[in-house]
This record gives sequence, structure tokens and C-alpha cells, in this order.
Amino acid sequence: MIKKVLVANRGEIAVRVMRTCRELGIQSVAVYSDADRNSMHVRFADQAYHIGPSPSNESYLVIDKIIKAAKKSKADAIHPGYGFLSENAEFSDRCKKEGIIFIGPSSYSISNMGDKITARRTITKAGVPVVPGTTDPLTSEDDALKVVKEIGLPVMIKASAGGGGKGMRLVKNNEDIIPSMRAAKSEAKSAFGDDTVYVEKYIESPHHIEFQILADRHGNVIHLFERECSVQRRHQKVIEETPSPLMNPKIREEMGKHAVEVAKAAKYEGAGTIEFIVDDNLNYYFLEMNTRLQVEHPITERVVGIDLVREQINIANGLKLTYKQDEFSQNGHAIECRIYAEDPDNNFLPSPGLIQHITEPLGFGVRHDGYVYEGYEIPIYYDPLISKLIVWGKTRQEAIDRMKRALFAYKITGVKTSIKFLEKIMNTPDFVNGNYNTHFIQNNKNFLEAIEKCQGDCKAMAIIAAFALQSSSAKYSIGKKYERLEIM
Ligand code: MV4
Repeated sequence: MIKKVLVANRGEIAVRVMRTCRELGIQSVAVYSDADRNSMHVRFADQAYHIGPSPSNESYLVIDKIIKAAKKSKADAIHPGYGFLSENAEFSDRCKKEGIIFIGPSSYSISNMGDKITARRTITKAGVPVVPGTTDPLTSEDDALKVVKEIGLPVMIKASAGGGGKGMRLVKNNEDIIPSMRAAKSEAKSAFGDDTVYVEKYIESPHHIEFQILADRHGNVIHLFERECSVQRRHQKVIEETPSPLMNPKIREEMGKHAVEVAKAAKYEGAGTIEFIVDDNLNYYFLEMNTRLQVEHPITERVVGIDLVREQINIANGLKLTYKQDEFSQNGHAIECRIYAEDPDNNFLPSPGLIQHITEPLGFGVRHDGYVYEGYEIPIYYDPLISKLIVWGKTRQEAIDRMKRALFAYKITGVKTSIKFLEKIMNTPDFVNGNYNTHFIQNNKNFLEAIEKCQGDCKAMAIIAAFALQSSSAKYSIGKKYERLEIM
């Protein structure tokens, strides 16, 4: 049984994994770069090892350094979190060779699902619908013209090694086929060192809906329903919720079964996510499988009532899943907002820097997964995610009201954040009505970019209020915005 876990990650997810380790009586080991000497994950861990300079390709991405720290600390397992080495087949394999348990799938499953053409073949064989298109790479420019003619415009040319939007081109006109293929190939070559591309029919205005699965190494697989992730900008998710406002029980059951089949076809072990795109007529297609714990996993935890990291550790210990599919149901509604250190008024430019003050939202139905504290400096080197705000409500409307309350109570000074942008989304009719797809932010630009009426004096008052908050116990008196000045 696992007694000590090295967490090969940083930020909120490292802290989140360590919380479960402590509950299970498992020791945790942090690794950290120069920029992370004062990071919360180092303080949370039982031990911490320095692994090098700040850039992640000299620290968190260096397999040898992580393995060395695991050996030195006598950790018997490694949790990779998300990002960094979490979907690196070589890393999973290396852990195995070194006799360290990788808390995640085998290198076979990672490579099988990481290569989109291979995944499309595997998934098609399992009888799961994939986006219409090719299961062979494009062999030449003539081949591209022929294939696109068969599928019909519009199409997407995608890199087989891609994912998350890289090496992808939308083609609407015949004269764009060859230039788009060249562009996709050269982007794929420089991003992944592999310029293999293939073609899919373009699905207009899709929803992005993903299913959480758990699979043990004895062939038992369950799904934990869906997450609606269509609110995104530039392939970066902004808000996730479950259940999806688009779904109905019949489609949910069908897609859930398909998600389980995908995991079985991939010989999957651990927690994983099956992504689908769904059109307005509820036609759904497999898009890709993410072979890791996802950023947005807490909304599933909240609505289904289980700790996914605990399940990951049990599975890595070789235990059998004791759950039966029909034990699970979706209880109420959960929404997650990703809080980024970025400036919504300046094209979402990253805004790293010193946290001068933070008041975290608390109270019934609120979960806040973060890692920053007053006096902490958010480094420039990594993803600018500050925290994830997760709320639960009996109904979707209750969850929205609670999210508004929590965003209102959330105060950070020192860095720019996406909080007010998220508040605008919570007040946007298309979101409130559950009437949105992946074009939501684009379609509601006017609404979301509107500058608040409150400027000038109001802005000055807000700055004064922030100072007052910072320097007095008044930071715990969260009154109506700006009016608290009258009582001070
Ligand atoms: C698509 C698509 C429409 N048709 N494929 C974007 C990221 C990558 N994982 C796949 N993506 C898409 N693939 C076909 N055949 C539309 C998208 C897409 C998208 C998908 C999920 C979530 C957000 C998105 C935003 C824009 C485009």
C-alpha cells in the first residue's frame, strides 16, 4: 500500500492532492523550482525537494529530476496532477521501470489516446461515434483535395499529435485547403515534432461536454456523469458546470455508456475524461480522451459525492472499484469558476505579481481550491490560475445565485483578476438561461466587454476600500459594494 506520494506538480492542484493524502495517512513530498521556494505546496507537504531553475523545462518537466527526488525521499508513488508530465507516456513508463507507482494510466493508454488518429481507430472499433472524417493521415496535397471533397466543406484539418486546439485549421473554401494543410503541418511539426494531420467534418457551434470515468486494473469501469465546459476562450475553459443544461436522461445514459466503452477500449486505469462535441440536435461525437485528473474535477466530486483523488490512489494500490454504476446519481448542481491572474480589460494579459490582500469566499455550498496567500508573489513562469471557486446548489439557479454571492465576497488586491468578468457572465441572459455553446463568449462580447457604469469616483472609492481592507480588521465585514465606506 502507498505510504508516501511525491506530487510532481505545483499550485492549487498540488495542494489539493496533498489534502487527500493527509486524510489517508499518506505522507506527501513536494518538488519545487526556484520560483516556488515560498509556494503553498511546499508548506503543505511533509517534505520538499528543490528540483532546479524556474522554467518548467528545467524543473517540473525534467523526468530525471522528479525520479531522483522520488528515490531520495523514498516515495512509493508519484501523482502528476494536470499539465506538466501528467500525460507523458515516457514518464508513466519510467516510473514503472523504477518501481514507483504512477498514479495514472499506463504508457500504452496514454500514447493510444494521445495520438488522435490511433484514438479515432480505437474508438470507432468500440462502436462509439467519432466526428465524421478520416482515420488515415493525409498522405499528400492531392490526397487532401480528394478527402475534403468526399467529406464536404467545411472541415477541420487537425494534427494527430495535437489536442487543445494546437495544430488545427478550419477550412471553409476550396482554395484554402492546401494552405491550411501546410499551416497545420508546420504548426504541428514545431509544437509536437510530428506533422501528421487528418481531416474531420466541421461541427458548427458545438457544445463541449465531457464524461468523468474511473477504471480499475481489473476491468471495472464506471462513469460519473458529465461536465458542461462550453464557456471557454481561446481553448481555455472559464466556467464548468454539472449537470449540463443541454442534456436529458436518455442522452446522458447513452453517452455515459459510450464513455465507459472508450475507457475499456483504451485498457484504461485511473481517473480519465472522455470529451465529446455535441450539436444543438444532440448529435454527439467523441473528440478526445484526457488521461489525467482535470482542473474541473471538483464539480463532479460535489454533485456525485466522492473524492476523485482518493479513488485514484485506491486504484493505483490495485484495489477493485466496489461501486456499481447505479449507486451514483447527480445531486443538485455545481458550478466552477476559474480565477486567473489576468486583466479582462486588457485582452486577458497575464497579471502576475504580489498578492497584497486576499479575502476568500466561504460559507454554505462554497469550496475554494487555491494556493495563494497575502505576501505571495505569483510567478511569471507558470499558468496564471489563482484558484477555482466551486459552488453547489439544489438547483441551477441556486448555484448561480451562490456563485454571484461568492464572487462578490472574493477580494484580491495586488494583481488583476478575472473575477469581475466572471460576475458579468453570471448576469448574462444566455448563461442564466443555460442557452450557450462554445461560441458563448464571442456571441456575448458586447455584454461581457461593457465597461461598468461605476467609474471615476466609484473606482477611487474602490481603491480606498481595498486599502482599508488591507490594513484593518474591517476586511471581515463584507457589506454591500462601496457602501461600506459610509460606516467606516
Ligand atoms: C472541432 C470543432 C468542430 N468540429 N472539431 C477545439 C479544441 C480541440 N480539442 C478540438 N476543438 C474543436 N474541434 C470539429 N470536427 C470545434 C472545436 C472547438 C472547441 C471544442 C471544444 C471546446 C471548445 C472549442 C472551441 C472552438 C472550437
